[in-house]
Amino acid sequence: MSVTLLDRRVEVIAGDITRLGVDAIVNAANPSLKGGGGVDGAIHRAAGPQLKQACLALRETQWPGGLPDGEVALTEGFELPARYVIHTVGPVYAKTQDKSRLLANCYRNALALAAEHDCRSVAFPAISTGIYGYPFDEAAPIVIDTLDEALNRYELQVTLCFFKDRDRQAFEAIAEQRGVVD
Ligand code: AR6
Repeated sequence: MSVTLLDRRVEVIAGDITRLGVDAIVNAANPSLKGGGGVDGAIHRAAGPQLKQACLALRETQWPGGLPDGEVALTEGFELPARYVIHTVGPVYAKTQDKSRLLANCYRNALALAAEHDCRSVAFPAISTGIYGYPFDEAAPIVIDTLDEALNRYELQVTLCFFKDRDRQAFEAIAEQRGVVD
């Protein structure tokens, strides 16, 4: 059973984002766009080697200095069930001044890019809350507020895909406290 938020525009699940048959999944990438660990590694493995080629091409043509925090870049999904991957770079918690704004930008800019490509459904992992060390309890309210504000602008259905069921439960508890669970 999954919970929905914000008038059913957002579904909260636990699972592997690489399995979702949505229009776009969001990748918590690193600035190099060369792949890495965590969800980035899982997405690259599931999408196959063409994803790396596409990321390197983006790097060469559009982001020679690397993808900055909060920015987004789109590739095809290749062997994934998702049509597109939207790569974004979350802030490294311990090293970033303006981290809440940059984390919000990841979500906001990913939704805008998905809408630009006529997506109807987009799934997010918990950006920055793994290797980049953003405390889950601090990130969750930023995600909720950003979606609440941004979803007024787009015809998009959002899935928040947590890897661990413990994270899904923690997120739901925060959403409940903020009164956004349907
Ligand atoms: N599906 C959904 N969520 C997942 C999956 C999966 N298959 N695998 C892990 N997660 P992280 P970050 C969750 O570390 O903190 C990489 O090396 C995980 O449990 O993947 O933004 C990149 O190349 C956690 O809740 O991303 C960057 O260098 C969440 O995904 C750096 O890590 C995010 O954890 C980015 O770090």
